[in-house]
Amino acid sequence: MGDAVNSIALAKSIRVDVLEMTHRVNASHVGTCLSMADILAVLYDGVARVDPARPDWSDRDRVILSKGHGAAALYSVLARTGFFDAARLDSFCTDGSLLMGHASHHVPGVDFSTGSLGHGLSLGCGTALAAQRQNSRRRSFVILSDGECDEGAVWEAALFAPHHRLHNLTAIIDYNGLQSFGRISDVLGLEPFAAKWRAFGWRVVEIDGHDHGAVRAALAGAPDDDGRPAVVIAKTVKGKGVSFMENALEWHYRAPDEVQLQRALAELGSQA
Ligand SMILES: Cc1ncc(C[n+]2csc(CCOP(=O)(O)OP(=O)(O)O)c2C)c(N)n1
Repeated sequence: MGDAVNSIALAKSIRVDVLEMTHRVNASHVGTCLSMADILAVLYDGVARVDPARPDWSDRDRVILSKGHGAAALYSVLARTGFFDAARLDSFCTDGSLLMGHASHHVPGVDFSTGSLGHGLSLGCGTALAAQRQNSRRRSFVILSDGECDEGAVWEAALFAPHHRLHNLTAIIDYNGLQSFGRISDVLGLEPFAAKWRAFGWRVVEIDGHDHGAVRAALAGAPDDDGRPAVVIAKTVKGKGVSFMENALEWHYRAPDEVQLQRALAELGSQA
């Protein structure tokens, strides 16, 4: 199990870390990290059965960040829950660092390298199926983005999981309504989104992805008796927690400069 840390404090640490990490090296993807900070914080605050002292423990739950461009947030939560020294976050996106800009399985606690969107749910199907074949209770969690659901492979996996009764698989969709260059509703609409997943045979839970209690209830719930996999559609705000980044398209690629960093940290109550 991870250290019992408070998910609210953990989410704040993730937000502060990703702001500093992206600022330091002028890197992209701060918006997506802020969007899912609460989801990651709850997941690693006692929901996912993982052990920071044994990142390769074979019976650990698997966590797959399919939206691998949010690597900074994943590295942060892993560091803050003890998988590696938080001082290493300073090396994010620098030459020779393990902490590459997209999620890398060379980092302790990262199960798969991701970043080419659309593949994580299939990986999760594989890890969930393997667990069942090995009679293991371990679960698989996959975090996807909404824009990623434009990829056909997501829907292939969506067909596969109910067919194989992968009740130990939980997909979490960070539904912030934005992708890199536009709104989901303008680029390629997903609605009626929940109905589509239901029609594919999934148990669907719709929540506010910033409400820690709701996230915890959705993720910690017992696997379905009738064998259905679960999808948690988490309504979120891209850039959540920093007023000038919230729901603002440019913060997909933009990195905060010094003034913006200080403003953002002040809003989070964490002056450097
Ligand atoms: C297969 C693939 N195509 C394109 C990209 C480039 N890319 C990176 S993030 C992104 C979309 C971002 O929007 P979304 O997936 O909704 O995630 P968000 O950042 O809003 O959480 C794209 C197209 C990629 N990483 N992988």
